[in-house]
Amino acid sequence: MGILNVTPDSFSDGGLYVDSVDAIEAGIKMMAEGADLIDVGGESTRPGAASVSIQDEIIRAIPVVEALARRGVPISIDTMKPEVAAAALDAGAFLVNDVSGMRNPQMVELVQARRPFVCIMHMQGEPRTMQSEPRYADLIDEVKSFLLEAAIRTGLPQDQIWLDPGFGFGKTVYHNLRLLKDLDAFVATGHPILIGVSRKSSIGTVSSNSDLPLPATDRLEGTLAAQTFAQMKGVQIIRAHDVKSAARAIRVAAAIQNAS
Ligand code: HH2
Repeated sequence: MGILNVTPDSFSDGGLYVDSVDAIEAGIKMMAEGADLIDVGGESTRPGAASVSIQDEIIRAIPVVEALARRGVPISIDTMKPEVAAAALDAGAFLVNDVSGMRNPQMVELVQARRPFVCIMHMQGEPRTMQSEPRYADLIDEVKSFLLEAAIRTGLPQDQIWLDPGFGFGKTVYHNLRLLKDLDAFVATGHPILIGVSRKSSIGTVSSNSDLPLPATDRLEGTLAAQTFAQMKGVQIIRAHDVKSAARAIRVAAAIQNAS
């Protein structure tokens, strides 16, 4: 899944694709580099991000969704807003990627009525405050129960509901690492599992050889290590900024797994 943030303020690619023409070109390039689908987002969810109005998010994201869908590119819309999700489905998106995990009853009603594919992600709290002291009594159990309860509310068939433990969303570095290590627990649910580790700050922290985390521009190797690990654990969808590199790493991991 190639990431296409049509935002001025995303943590690693903010401002690159505010112009729809540049964004459309970037989406087409990611498909040529090996992506199977493109995740279009019009609102940053990085820690501390300010929220965007429905109108602004629609103006940013929908022309890009429409243009890419018209060219046959499978499109996912990365939004927490039912109004934006509805507009994206009208414009040809096939999947709603909701990082708030279907907490909004109107989003649940929308997917019940329109029956698209969905990705349900776990987040503790909300983007503005989620990184202030995240706490869990039982991390894996809490994240998994949240996702499965939300999945049931949609009423969609299992293979149409992708689950995502939400790497970096209301989690410490330790929480993020434990979720990756225990991905089997999520794969065992039978749902397709998506993971979004690309360029995230925990990757910068763990891959650094000093006390300072590496900047987002220097997190490719760490990202590929985590993506490859996730792939070997049975994760089916890898959300990536660096599609060419991710696709190559995934191909190698898959070839090793399939060698008989
Ligand atoms: N991460 C981000 C956004 N959307 N969706 C899913 N399903 N899983 C994720 O891990 C995920 C996501 C955050 O990364 P990015 O889109 O690069 O940045 P920003 O939110 O600043 O636009």
